[in-house]
Amino acid sequence: MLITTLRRRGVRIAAVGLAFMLVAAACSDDNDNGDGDGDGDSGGGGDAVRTVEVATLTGGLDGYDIESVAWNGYWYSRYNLGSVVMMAGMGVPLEPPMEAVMAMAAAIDQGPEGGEHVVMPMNANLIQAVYAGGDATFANAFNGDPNDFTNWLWSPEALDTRLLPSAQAQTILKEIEWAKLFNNGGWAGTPTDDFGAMDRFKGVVLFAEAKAQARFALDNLRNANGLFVAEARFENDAVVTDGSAGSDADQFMMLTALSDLRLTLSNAADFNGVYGDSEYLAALESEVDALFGLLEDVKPATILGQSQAAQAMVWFATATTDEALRERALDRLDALGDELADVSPSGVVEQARAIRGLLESSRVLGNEAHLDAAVDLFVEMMAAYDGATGSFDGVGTLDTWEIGDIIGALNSLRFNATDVVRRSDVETALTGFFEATVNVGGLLRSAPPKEMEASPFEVERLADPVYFAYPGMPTPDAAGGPNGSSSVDVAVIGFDAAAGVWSPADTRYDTAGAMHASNEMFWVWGFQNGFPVVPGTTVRAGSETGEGVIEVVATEFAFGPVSLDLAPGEQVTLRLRNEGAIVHNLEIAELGVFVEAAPGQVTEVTFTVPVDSAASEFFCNIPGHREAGMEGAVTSG
Ligand SMILES: [Cu+2]
Repeated sequence: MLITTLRRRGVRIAAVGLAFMLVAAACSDDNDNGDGDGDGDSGGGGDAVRTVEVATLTGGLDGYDIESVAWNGYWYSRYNLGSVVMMAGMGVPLEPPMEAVMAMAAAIDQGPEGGEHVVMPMNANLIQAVYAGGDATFANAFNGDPNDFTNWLWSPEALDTRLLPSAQAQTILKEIEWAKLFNNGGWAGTPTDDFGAMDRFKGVVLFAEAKAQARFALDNLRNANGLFVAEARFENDAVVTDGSAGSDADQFMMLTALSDLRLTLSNAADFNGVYGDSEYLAALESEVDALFGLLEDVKPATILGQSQAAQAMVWFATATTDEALRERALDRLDALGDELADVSPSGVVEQARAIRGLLESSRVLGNEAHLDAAVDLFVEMMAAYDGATGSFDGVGTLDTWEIGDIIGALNSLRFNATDVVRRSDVETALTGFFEATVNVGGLLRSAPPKEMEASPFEVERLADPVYFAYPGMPTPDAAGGPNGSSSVDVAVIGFDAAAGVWSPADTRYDTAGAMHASNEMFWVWGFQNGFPVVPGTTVRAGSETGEGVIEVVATEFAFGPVSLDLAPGEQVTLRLRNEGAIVHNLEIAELGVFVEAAPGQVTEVTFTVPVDSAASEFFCNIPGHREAGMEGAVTSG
């Protein structure tokens, strides 16, 4: 089953490699390989594609590739989230009135005439504030009914019941990102389709939780100055805190999460129309704008804070309707990019954080100096990377948050810098690091057996067989504790340099880290991404334009034009302009040509059409997109 999937997908990865080799060949001959001085010679960007030789993981699964990572990230993100916010009892309970729940279910069901229907779980544990962490082993022996969530409850006495803004923010963000997917008509269907009702319902529940958690944080987790507190507890129906403010990073994470919530509420007509709430939105808008005002002049002292601030500026600038505030946020973003371009990171984790922030500035503002600084840091990071073991020089342990940082930086390079650094090098690093730490190294504690997760999604059915559990990963019943263990990340893994292997070092659960890692993992997968497009800005084009440029615009779910004329022997630059809301790509399989663009992004590939070209068609290869209409014809002169 696995082999079939990977073989099928091997075609695409080979195409990616070929396409980018062609870009490199068509560009200048730069081979800067690690001196970290940056090129500085190309005003336009894309003149040089840097290469960084990255070794492949030893002992990894045959054929494990970037698409395997994307699917793993998708499922692992899903397991972590659902376990924590619906099943585990990991927070202050949220108990919506039963009539409200029934109304939510009715709104997304197809009705009595057929199709899939919502099956209400028993004993769900929804939460309005998430605890800091705990022990992910189950409190109860399995009673035979997976739909009874008492089976998935964690032992209450083993929970770390502190309320932390980082955990709250990352959980809200995670819930919204999944809620958006679960009511994306192209993915989980609409109320007129005969599939997807159960997952559309999960989306509605996740969104309700995100709203409740945001409200809880705004009302209960702030001090007299309006800043989020370092920590609090919920005791005897009241929030207890000493009122001291959390870190700068904490504040900016909350701004990110609240901005994503605001954005989603603002797009009431999207997502099957189920996430609109004008009353909630009206209150939230002024609070988010005010929070920006409080944070605008904060200059974070740590790279983590600067990176989170840069990301928050982008999310806020995308969400706010006040153009003056948006301008100020973009000014702050540019200044943060300057600061990050100047930092001296103390190791791979700080390098990764700086890269993630710098790429937001270069992506949104087109700042080439910030892009160069990010790629220089990537080159430095790779100099310490041992691809054979997926580890870095001198790194003894990594916690889930840090793993999320590294995955996030590599993934952002993949989406936002592959005109200046070779995509296949970035993807080799991301693939090896992910496989080594998350799968082989045991970051994910368990994965449900396939039988428990029959796929309702149209697109997953098309991708059949679905790849989502690494071979040998334990099932929950075999993952520790007398009753088994949840499918979530452990807090820390450690690297044994002598043996060359990673293994769990702290099997407790850390909410903020796991949710952060889950967010970054989810964004590896092309259908959803963490790179919002700020209104009024032009996302930096992938590379310089020139003669022989053919531009194709991608939207949901169509290309324009639908016919490409490629004359044999001609050199062509194929530019994909994504004007849609989700990632799209364009593949010409016969020519090994592939180009992909995030929403709002323009990327391009240059190649020479073979004289004996047999190309007849092009398409978007993201599962479901071609079937939905994203295909066209290739003609030859
Ligand atoms: Cu597409």
